[in-house]
Parts: sequence; C-alpha cells; structure tokens
Amino acid sequence: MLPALRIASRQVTARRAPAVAAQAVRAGSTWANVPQGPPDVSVTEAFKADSFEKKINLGVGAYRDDQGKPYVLPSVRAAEDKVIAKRLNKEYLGITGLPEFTTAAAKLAYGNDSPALERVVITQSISGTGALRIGGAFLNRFFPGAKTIYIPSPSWANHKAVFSDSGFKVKEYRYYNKNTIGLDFEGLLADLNAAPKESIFLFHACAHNPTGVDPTPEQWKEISNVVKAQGHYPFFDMAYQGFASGDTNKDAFALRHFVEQGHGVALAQSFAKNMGLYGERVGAFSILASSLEEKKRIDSQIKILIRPFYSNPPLHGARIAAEILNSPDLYQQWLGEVKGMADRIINMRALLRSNLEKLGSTHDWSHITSQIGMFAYTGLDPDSMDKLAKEHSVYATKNGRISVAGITSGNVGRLAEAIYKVKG
Ligand code: IK2
Repeated sequence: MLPALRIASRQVTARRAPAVAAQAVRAGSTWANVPQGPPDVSVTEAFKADSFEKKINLGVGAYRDDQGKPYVLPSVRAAEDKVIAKRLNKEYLGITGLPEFTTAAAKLAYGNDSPALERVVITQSISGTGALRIGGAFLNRFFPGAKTIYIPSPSWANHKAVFSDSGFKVKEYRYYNKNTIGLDFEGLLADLNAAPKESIFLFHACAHNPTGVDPTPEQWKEISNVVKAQGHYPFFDMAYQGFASGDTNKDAFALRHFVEQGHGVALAQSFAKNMGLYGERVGAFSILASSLEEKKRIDSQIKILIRPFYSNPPLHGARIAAEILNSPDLYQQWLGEVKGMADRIINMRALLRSNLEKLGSTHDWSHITSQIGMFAYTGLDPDSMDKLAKEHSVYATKNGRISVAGITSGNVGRLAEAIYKVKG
C-alpha cells in the first residue's frame, strides 16, 4: 500500500473505532429506547443564523426597549439594591415561600380590599409555569370530577404539556375566530354549555397568548354566568397583569369579577413580564377556599404536594418582588414602569398599523390595534410567515403571532414594508 493510502486508511479506522464502541455500548444501554425528540427549530436559532444586520426577531416572549434591548425595570434595580444592602442570610424559605411576597401577590391579584383575601390559599411558585404545574398536580389529586381540563383554542403552547403531564386529558374550547381575527364568543359559550357539568376551564385572565384577543368586561360577565350555571371550575392564568392595559386593576377584572360572583377559583400568577423578572422565576399559585377551615386543609395539602417537587422555592427574586410590592414609593414607581411598557407596546401596534395603511395595504389591520398585550396575531398564514423570514429576515412563529415587544420605532417601517410585500 502507498504510504498516503496507508495513512488515510488508518485515519478511517481510527475515526470509526469510537463509533463502533459507542454502538456496542448503546445496544445494551438503559436508554436504548429513549426516542429522539423533534429538532429544536426555535425562531431564535433561525434569527441568530441570519447575518443580515437589519433582521428583526418577533419571536421572543420578552419585553424589549425601543432600542430592541432587554429591559431591567429601574424599580427592580432599586429593590434589588435595597435587598442586597440588607445583607440577609440565605436560609431556606418555608415550603410555600416568602410570606411578605405571597401576601402582597394575593392583594395585587384579588384586590387590596377584597373580602375574599382571607380565604386565599397561596404559595410561591417557580414563576407562572410552576404555578400552573402545582395547580395541575393539586387538581389532579383532589378535584372531585373528571380529570379533564378545557383550554382555549389556541392557547399558550405549554398549557397542553403542563396539564397532560399533570395527568389530565386536555380538551379545547373555541376561542379564536380566524375569519374575524377576533373572539369566537358564540363558540366559546356553546362549548361552555356543551361540556359536562363541573368541568375545569382554563382562562387567560388578560392579554391572551398567542392571539392578543381578550373578552370585553361584558363578555366576561356572560362567561361567568354560564360557568356558574354549568357548575364549572375556573382556573385563571394571569401571566400579564398590568402588561395588557397598563393598569393592574383593569387587567384583573375577569378574576375579580368571578370572585365577586362567588366562584371558587384557582389562579396562576407570574412576575416574569410585569416585573421583567423572567429568569428569577417569581410566581404564585392560589386557590380561593370557601371557608377558613377549608383554607387550612388545602394549605396543608399544597405543602404535602410541593415538598417532594422542590422542597421550597428560590429566595432572591421573591425578595425583589416583595420589596417592590410592599414599599409605597417603589410600588408607585413600578406601576408607572408597567404602564410605560404597556404604552410602548400599544404605540408600536398603532405605528405598525398606520405604516401598513400608508403603504396602501388594502387589508383591514384594525385587529393589530384592538388586540392587547405582548403578542399580535397577524392573521398571516405559515407560508407568509416563511416568506417574511426567508425574503425579509423577519422572524416570528409560524402561527402568525408576532411579539409586539420586539417592534421598535427603528424597525417598524421595515417591518410594515415586509408585511406589505408578503400580504399586499
Ligand atoms: N402563561 C402564559 C399565558 C404565558 O404566556 C406564559 C409565558 N409565556 O412566554 C412567552 C411566550 O409564549 O413566548 C406563562 C404562563 C409562563 O410564564 P413564566 O413561567 O415565564 O412565568
């Protein structure tokens, strides 16, 4: 054999050897039957791979400032400084978390003066997702009826996974009407009526993700009536309190109305968006009990349930949130900053719509401004979303959802042109 060929063949053998060895190990491996999950084709990955300098990422579910940069709220910075200056210890929290945080979180959600507050069983959670998961586990263990939960169609993609992992059969109720790009109110009521009595229904308290379509207060009142007549159990997911309208009270309307109407409710709260505490994972799960005696029993079971999950929740983010919620000055500052974020989003909606109209688009874009919260459901189909990405370097999820938080006064013009070119 020629020397060069000899070297090449040795390299091939050397390269193959580990693969063969790995195969041999794999054949007898404990994990040989673990199937490969689908590839992670996240919007962010595609965005990162694009070298065009004016590319736009509208896939992220996190607030960005008008320069497109992540935003740490000044009230959060100030609260964090105060927490650090206290030189507190790092001992474990109790199973249900930091009481100064959970008490204030309940007030924020149910209302400062709500007579229901004394019956609220609340626990800190690993942000909104953790709150939903605790809720799923509790309902699965103790809800007296069928282990079925109804979620809106469409809903936040993780709802299905959270509740099926909690042991539920997940069914959908009608919510979004793609013809009107609005609420399918008739369909929603019909599905509430058609479901077996005493079913669990998950509602997005405000800023529905992904559609940005919320029922009006009048519609919520009707929903509440039907839920009551059918004996259904409402579970509210409130991941965006304050973020929708800029007013934390207004955004809590649905939850508070249901409580006033005498419903027992479950609630998942997140402080990821409204305090920008995304990675700190600050949230709360609560249940409104019918009596103080019942509250004690539920509380004891929530503790039994959480203990083997993660023993007790993390400290730092909850301290920051508690500092904000319990210091009158910081609280006022925070309310202003939440409004600032909501207003910037509302402005970007208006700018996107007016830019599209100025370009001469013949489509009705009124849904862009009538929808609310972080996301807008454009009504663009998957092909159009593909074109936006491939031809215009505008990245968002295939379902036509764009994160309005990713729009800035610097990129809104180019975005409108891209949408106009794709949709007309
Ligand atoms: N519930 C809803 C409706 C949410 O939208 C979220 C957060 N979603 O993230 C943005 C996205 O869709 O890209 C959550 C719950 C849970 O949020 P967290 O666990 O971060 O508090």
